[in-house]
Amino acid sequence: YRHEYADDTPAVADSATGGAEMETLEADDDAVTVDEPTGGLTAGLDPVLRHANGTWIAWGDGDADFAVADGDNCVSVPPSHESYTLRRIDLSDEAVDSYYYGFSNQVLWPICHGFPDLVSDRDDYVEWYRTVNDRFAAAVETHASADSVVWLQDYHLGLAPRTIRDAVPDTVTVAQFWHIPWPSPEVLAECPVAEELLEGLLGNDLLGFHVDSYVDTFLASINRLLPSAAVDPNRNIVRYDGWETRVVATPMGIDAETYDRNARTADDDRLSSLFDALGVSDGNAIGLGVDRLDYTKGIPERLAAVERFFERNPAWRGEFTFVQKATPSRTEIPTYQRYGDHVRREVERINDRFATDDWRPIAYTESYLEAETLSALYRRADVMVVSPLVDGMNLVAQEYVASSVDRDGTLLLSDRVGAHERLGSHALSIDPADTEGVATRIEEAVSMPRQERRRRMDELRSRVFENDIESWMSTQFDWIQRVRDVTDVDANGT
Ligand code: ADQ
Repeated sequence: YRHEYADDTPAVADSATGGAEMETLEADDDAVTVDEPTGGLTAGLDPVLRHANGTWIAWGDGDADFAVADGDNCVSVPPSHESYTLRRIDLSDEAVDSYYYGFSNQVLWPICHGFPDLVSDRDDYVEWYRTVNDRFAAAVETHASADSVVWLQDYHLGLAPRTIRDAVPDTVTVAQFWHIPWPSPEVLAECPVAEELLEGLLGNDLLGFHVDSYVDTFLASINRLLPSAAVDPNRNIVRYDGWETRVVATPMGIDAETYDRNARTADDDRLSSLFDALGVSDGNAIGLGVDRLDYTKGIPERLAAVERFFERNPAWRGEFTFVQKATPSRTEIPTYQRYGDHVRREVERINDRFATDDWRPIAYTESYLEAETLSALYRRADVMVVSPLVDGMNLVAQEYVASSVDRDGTLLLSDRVGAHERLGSHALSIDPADTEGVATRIEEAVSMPRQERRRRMDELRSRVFENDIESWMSTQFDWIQRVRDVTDVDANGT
């Protein structure tokens, strides 16, 4: 959707959420256009913020973000009937470099995903992380009133909850959702500020993870690294510094209806043009991978399994094409640059090995795909391979299921992703590092009887539709209400 709206006086904030990224704003003379990405957290938060007349606090780095802003970097959205405030935090290049690319993505990201060897730290990273967390906390303090709910998103804001807690009245509810895994205490101990991070997060009234195992490792980390905190293992409550934090597992869903609708309404030309551009023959069976280019996503391991599949099944050469859609990500970080180069070299090597005059085993693209094209591609894919080595949840697996309106495709799903808990028993479960095993699963998928494909997909679809983004949002707010009720009772001494 693209909206136009004029710069206007900011609405009064009575609740606040923090988010690291939001839609792109573009200045257009006096008016401003805003592109809203379909699906995902933004689509889920937008109606909540409209309803609450809240404030969305996020950093931005586009000129337009600040061209629209008044002195306080605030703008009212949405354009048609302004109902909430977007408050932008302006970060310098140095801040983005050290806070976002540095501490968030070269220290916390590898540690939380269990890759401590990939940590690349510098003294100023954590300093900037503290500074930016403080700036978010200060913005929250400005906008929050006594009965506000503050909802923080993700690992970029690990210290802000404590600062907010100390600055706002006890009646303000502070909640956070952590979108990535929580590591074992042993791996967390490699974080230079592990204890400070735990103290930061215990400023929340509510802390959400995708699945129970992350809740368990979080509580184990408290026991091990912050022994002065008291953990109630029966209710998953941590008491620290006079405050109680409830820790819950609430697996995130997607906007399933939108993927379903896009898959049904995308016109055929979209897919034909994409296949033409990629040199994919329309008659081929299609395998598919869709990921950010990130070392957690297991892309080389997946390509190795595809290679093994062709080795073992010469009859499928010329008949099956594996489409890999990879989105470059965090490209300023050398580890990511090397990873991207490695993936591209592997694609080239495997293609050189098996290609014929009119067929290549792997069609690789890094181009941007519009939402309808992505859904059409999901719908067309006979075999979807989701094989991260570790992933907090994984939305791509759910997007594939929601787009599979013909109920005809098969999902191969890594047993190391959060989504496996809900979808693993009806997908073909894989160990992403087991090349032979994944190749065998691809064989099973391409020869699976239609009836079984349907049976599995029907079950997967009902799980994805029942547990969509709306249901996740209402679970979040039910929990927020529960911890709020407890705080009210305590405050009244009853
Ligand atoms: P990510 O690591 O980014 O998210 P994922 O959950 O798969 O991983 O979400 C990626 C999103 O990007 C999907 O919605 C996908 O469709 C989209 N995407 C990929 N390529 C795209 C392209 N070219 N154009 C447009 N969109 C594209 C983190 C955690 C996950 C967790 C989510 C949500 O790492 O584990 O599931 O947050 O909590």
